[in-house]
Amino acid sequence: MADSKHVVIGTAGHIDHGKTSLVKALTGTDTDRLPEEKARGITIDLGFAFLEEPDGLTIEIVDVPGHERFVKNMLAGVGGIDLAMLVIAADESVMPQTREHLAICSLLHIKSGLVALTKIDMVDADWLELVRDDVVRLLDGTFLAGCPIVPVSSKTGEGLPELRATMGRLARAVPAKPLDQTARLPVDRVFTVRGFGTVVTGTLTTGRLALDDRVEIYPRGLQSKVRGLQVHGHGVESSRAGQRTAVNLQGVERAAVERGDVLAPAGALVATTAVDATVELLADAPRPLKMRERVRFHVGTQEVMARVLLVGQAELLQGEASFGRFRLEAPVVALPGDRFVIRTYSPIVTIGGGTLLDVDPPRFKRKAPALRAHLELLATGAPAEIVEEHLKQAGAAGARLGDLLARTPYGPERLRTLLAELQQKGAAVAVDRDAWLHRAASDKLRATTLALLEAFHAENPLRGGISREELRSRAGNAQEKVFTQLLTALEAEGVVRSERDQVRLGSHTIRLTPEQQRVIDAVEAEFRRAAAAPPTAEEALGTAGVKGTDRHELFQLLLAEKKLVRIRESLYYHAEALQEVQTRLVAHLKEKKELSPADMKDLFGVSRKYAIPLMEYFDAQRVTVRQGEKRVLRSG
Ligand SMILES: Nc1nc2c(ncn2[C@@H]2O[C@H](COP(=O)(O)OP(=O)(O)OP(=O)(O)O)[C@@H](O)[C@H]2O)c(=O)[nH]1
Ligand SMILES: [Mg+2]
Repeated sequence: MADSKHVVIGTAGHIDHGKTSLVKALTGTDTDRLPEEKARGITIDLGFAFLEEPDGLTIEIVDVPGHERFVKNMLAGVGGIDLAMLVIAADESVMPQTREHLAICSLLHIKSGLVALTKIDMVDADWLELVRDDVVRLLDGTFLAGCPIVPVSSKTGEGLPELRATMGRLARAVPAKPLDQTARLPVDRVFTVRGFGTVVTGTLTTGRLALDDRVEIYPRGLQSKVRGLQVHGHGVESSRAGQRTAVNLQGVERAAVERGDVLAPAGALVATTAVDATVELLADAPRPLKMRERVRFHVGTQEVMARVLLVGQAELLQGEASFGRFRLEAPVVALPGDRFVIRTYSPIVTIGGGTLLDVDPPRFKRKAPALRAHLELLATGAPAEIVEEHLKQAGAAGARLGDLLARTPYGPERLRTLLAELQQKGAAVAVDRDAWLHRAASDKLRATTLALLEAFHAENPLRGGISREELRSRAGNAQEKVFTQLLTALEAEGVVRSERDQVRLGSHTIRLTPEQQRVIDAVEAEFRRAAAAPPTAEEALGTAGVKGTDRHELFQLLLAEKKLVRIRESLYYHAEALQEVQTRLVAHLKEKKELSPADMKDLFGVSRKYAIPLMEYFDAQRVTVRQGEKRVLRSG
């Protein structure tokens, strides 16, 4: 069952032209289910029926309302259809919603379809010919130009076999849909089934959905599991692109889901409140589309209010196309390549539509020509070029595979192949399996990092290096992984050295002036001479004829070179002197087994001021262990 061919045909056409009657005559199903629909004799919401052909073909039918007030519902129904069946009553001929529905189907890029000329029992042959001429004129230049026009009567049954045969013929010609893209099911109905819980239905527009799949209801972020799957009334293990699918969701409240939501694998999509797109204005739109105009934006089964920002022009004229950014007043979940429809705010009229190009558009401060070139590339570029463009935009921060997946319609396998292609030709750099960088960003990051190091050394000739974290944040705040990879590469090349959290150029050496060397030598000599009772930094620098504290760069250099050792705040020893103290201390402890503060004072001829910090230092160095006031040697 799941592997037979499924094609979705949507009705379209003016109110009362016989759409629902025709669906009933064809399938036996009355799709007007609501009491209000029955009472008023009109369709308000979407209806669903299907036909099974002997060869295994299933034609799923979405019946839409013709009333101009319910075009919104019609839009939710035709998003996923393969074929349009434009229903035109022979007695009334072409009417306003005949045109509007035809325009909507054109805007959604529905590829093909047919016209059912209904109610032929009410007109004579001459009239029927006139109506047929009207219809041919209407279709001229549209996707339905030259399509089959089948006269029928739902009342007498005349023409029904021909209509059904035509539908079958067109349906068989619909190409199979690729299954490797991310599964997406724009929800058009939600209901509860007693004993099962919440069920959502929709046309699975791409990919494949299976029992037990972990799914998410977007944009709500509700995670769930596929507990049951049905394709037009039959339980199935999996469902694939093009099939009308009912999904029983585990642990989701009926009230938590609505028409307009999208069901897809958990984590695969992102909700957005801004999209970049091509924008087309219908030739018969009532007026030009103005910059910042508020419009109704329909994509999938969603409708949100939006403002349109046109790129480089103040208004779009009837029949023209351009690029634009839509600022959406509520989050939308869609993918590039999806078609959308726009309608005016009030009065509500369908005026145009377009193709989504980017669902996570970069914040552009760019001038129109550059932005236009960027959008042109997204609109017409090959998939690899589009992925490369997104990587370029991501800059030094890089892009994660998941980001790219939610931002392109290719699906995981194809995307990996595209990235591998880019890597092969040197345009992309893999940071790891999950993170990618454009070559230009990688080169730029490398150059920036080296330039920063050079500048740092020039400004701080006496410092051994810059902190790694500071360097990373100054180098465009590169992603941690990306930066680690760069430093590792630079170290391997010998261009950069890092020690602990300090980074320097491999070529960097500290060069002192003769005067600086004299001060350094004098300070060092002073500490060496003072041995166990060292001076303060100020005093030592003073002896060398320099004013300064332990923050002095030459003093810091002695510390960095480990000539001096800090044993507590503001107390420094010459490293050799400290070693000497330790040797004598250990010798003493070996002989006497213990050492009191008084012993320490005597042994080195120093005051308490030095004795106590020294004893604590050697405790900390794990040379000695404290026992009361005394110290013993640490065993082992
Ligand atoms: N004589 C005749 N009447 C028809 C035919 N098809 C439909 N009707 C009548 O036309 C009226 C409208 O039919 P529907 O099928 O409800 O029309 P619809 O296009 O579904 O209307 P909406 O869904 O509200 O847009 C009903 O009273 C039908 O009985 C037909 O072939 N011949
Ligand atoms: Mg109807």
